[in-house]
Amino acid sequence: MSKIKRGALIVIEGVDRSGKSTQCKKLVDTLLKNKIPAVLMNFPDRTTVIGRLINEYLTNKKCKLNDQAIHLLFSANRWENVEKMKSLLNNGTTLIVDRYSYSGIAFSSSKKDMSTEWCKAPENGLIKPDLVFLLKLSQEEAARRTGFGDERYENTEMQEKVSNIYSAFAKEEDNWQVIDASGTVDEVHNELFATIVKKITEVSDLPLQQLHF
Ligand code: DGP
Ligand code: NA
Ligand code: NA
Repeated sequence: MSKIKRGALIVIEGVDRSGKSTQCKKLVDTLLKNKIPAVLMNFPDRTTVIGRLINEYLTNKKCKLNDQAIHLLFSANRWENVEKMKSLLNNGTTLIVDRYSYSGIAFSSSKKDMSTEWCKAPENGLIKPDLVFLLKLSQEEAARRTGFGDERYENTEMQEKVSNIYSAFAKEEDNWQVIDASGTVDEVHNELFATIVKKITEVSDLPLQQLHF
């Protein structure tokens, strides 16, 4: 009897307005149309008790959680989803995940007095993505896609710091791939989809790995 093939853990990272969420939804649609089991997840997962605290922090600037506490809540929000993720992956479902530990590290370590090492620690042991796409916009295209929302972190200074940390990850980490997100939705989608299909085949017989920063 052949063993069930596992799904792939695919993460999409990028600054606000890079088209992450649109691409994630479209990828799941196309995977399903091609009879490849797939589920969309996004972090923060605002539906849980911890997620509701995070939502309060992001949407209410008067919410006074300190930088360490909110960092650990974002991480806990990933940890509380580990069993569900493992079970889906091991049953052959590919997960398309909008933001993951790298957002956690990039946003928190952009803050004063938050070291990268400290920020990385609670992410160790989570499931390691098989592939992380960084959706990268040119400076001009980023400027053209104007208009931030009014959540905490939605400002140019924070987004630039985060963008630089993402670029460092793309150089250092073995599972990152940079994608030019300046093209049309369909152009970006087609590139992502082709790469994901290959990756699903590649990892189907391999065990899940853990993050080790
Ligand atoms: P989103 O729902 O994807 O728009 O994310 C909400 C905001 O939270 C966005 O500005 C990015 C930020 N964010 C996402 N994950 C983390 C995390 O783990 N830690 C911190 N500090 N910020 C995060
Ligand atoms: Na956002
Ligand atoms: Na810092």
